[in-house]
Amino acid sequence: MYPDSHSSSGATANWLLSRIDTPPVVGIVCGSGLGGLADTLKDPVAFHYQDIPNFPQSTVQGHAGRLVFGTLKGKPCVCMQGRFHLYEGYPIQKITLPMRIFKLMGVETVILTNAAGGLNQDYKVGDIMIVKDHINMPGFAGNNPLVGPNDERFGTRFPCMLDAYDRKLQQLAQDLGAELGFSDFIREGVYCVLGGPSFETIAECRMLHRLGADAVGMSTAHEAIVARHCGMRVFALSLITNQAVMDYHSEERPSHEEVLETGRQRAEQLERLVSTMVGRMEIN
Ligand code: 6GU
Repeated sequence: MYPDSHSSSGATANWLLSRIDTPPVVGIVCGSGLGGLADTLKDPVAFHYQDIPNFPQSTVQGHAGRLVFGTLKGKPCVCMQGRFHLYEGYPIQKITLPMRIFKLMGVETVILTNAAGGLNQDYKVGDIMIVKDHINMPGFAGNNPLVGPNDERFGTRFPCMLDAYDRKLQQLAQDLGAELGFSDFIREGVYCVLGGPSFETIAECRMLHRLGADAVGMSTAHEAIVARHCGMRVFALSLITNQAVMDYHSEERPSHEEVLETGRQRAEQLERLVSTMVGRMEIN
């Protein structure tokens, strides 16, 4: 019943390591419309997902489907240009397989980015939200990436999620955001993941808002869970690409095109924030 998708991570990590010079210490996942960061890596070595053994394929427009190795501000990094989502139909263990591959290659810090709808009424389109916590809705229904036999080599059966998002990295993002002049559009809040692919109804948005979510999307939380399970530090940013509709009189409608367009407009600043953070973060 449980696919052993996670157990193939070792072979894939070795396949990749034998093809690059320096193992990465930072792993970055580029969300919808945010793949430009991967193009800024120095001395890049890129692999299409279809050429990597055991890797799923990206099926979403705006996700290039490449794994790019290179240095960012002098630090060896790996970037996923495009990620995998529940709604693509992959088992959740397969969606998060790249996190275990990151770990086995030597990654210590994971930076997750995503496009999200704003539920917090103070948020504006184009805001960048530092994720301080998440609500894993699919997990409530048993769809957690750690369901199935636990591989003790990665981590414990019942991992703690109270410090899922590294507090020091959140503070670093605030400080560097201020230095870069981004304070007006930097927020911090709770990210809620849903299965998608349909966007939320008005009643669902109202419910999520009342439950304490500031932004809603279709990714990130399951990657954070698998990354924390195996002891990597996690930092996440949501780009608010549209306002979730909470009012029956509103004529606004979320669309994937709007998500990608906002991504294009703010992408450059988000990329600067991430690369400045990578440059300044302490690496063991
Ligand atoms: Cl409004 N909802 C969800 N689930 N994902 C999104 C979004 C909204 N906007 C961008 N991604």
